[in-house]
Amino acid sequence: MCWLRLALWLQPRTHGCAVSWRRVHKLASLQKATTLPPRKVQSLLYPFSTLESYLDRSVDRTQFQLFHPSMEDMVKAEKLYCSSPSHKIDYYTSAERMDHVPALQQPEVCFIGRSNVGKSSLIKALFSLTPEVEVRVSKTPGHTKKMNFFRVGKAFTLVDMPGYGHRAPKDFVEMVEPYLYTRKNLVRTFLLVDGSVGLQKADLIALEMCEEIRCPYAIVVTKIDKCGHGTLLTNVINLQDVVKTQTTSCFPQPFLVSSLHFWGIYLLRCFIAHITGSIQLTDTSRS
Ligand SMILES: Nc1nc2c(ncn2[C@@H]2O[C@H](COP(=O)(O)OP(=O)(O)OP(=O)(O)O)[C@@H](O)[C@H]2O)c(=O)[nH]1
Ligand SMILES: [Mg+2]
Repeated sequence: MCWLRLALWLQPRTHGCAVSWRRVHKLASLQKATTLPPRKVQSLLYPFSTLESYLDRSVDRTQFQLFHPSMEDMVKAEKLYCSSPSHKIDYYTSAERMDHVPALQQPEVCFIGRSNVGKSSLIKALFSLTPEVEVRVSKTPGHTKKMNFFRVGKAFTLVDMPGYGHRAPKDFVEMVEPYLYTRKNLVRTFLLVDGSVGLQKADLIALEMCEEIRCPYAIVVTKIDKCGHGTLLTNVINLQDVVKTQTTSCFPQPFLVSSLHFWGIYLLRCFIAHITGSIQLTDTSRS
């Protein structure tokens, strides 16, 4: 009995949400992340801050920090990503065609981008506090073949999409485009761009499509761990130019993430919680 109590007491808990700790990544929660040295915490929470010191003084930084929530807000948001009996996070269903798409009321966000850009990995990192939710990732492009719906209690739904470009399922256009055009509860599309290679032709086509649909979208720059600061900065500045000059529905701030190292994951969790109306930001946070 004593041993059992000791074992329970030793189990790390994250803000009151019990998780199967053996499979939880060591940086999945803010609580763990904030035990690191301050500079590391800063780059985990606000990855742009690491790049900022390399930027020329003349470059306007405000666009990169429009959404800059306080730690308090990030903690508030994180609670949403912990499953509990009254707030279940689970894989709901998959759909290959619009007539298979579930009718759901809660706000929805979806993740689109080239095959292999890291869509499924990003969702996996967002759900890392609930590792029992299985999100399949693969080195082989074209892995995700259907639209996969994940429910976050009654708060919102995340949709993992098949990728476009190399080895994309041939019916991507028939599957994803109609969804983007007709989904009523879709509040934001996240367009993922690989930070280590920058904007590709296929990304520009996707960007044009998002503009045509006029549904609000935001760009997530993935795999920021894969290249040096110089390459990343060049790609991000180039992307910002395109956003500034060629878009009207795109959120001006790109979200920089590494799903492997958890850079930017806490910020994105908070942004999703905010845009789906699941949390109220404190006055110190801007968006
Ligand atoms: N270095 C690095 N690799 C990553 C990151 N995110 C994803 N990857 C790798 O990129 C590959 C593709 O990841 P997925 O998440 O399956 O990509 P996807 O966009 O869902 O691909 P499809 O389902 O084929 O459209 C895997 O080998 C991942 O481990 C990251 O942040 N950093
Ligand atoms: Mg995938």
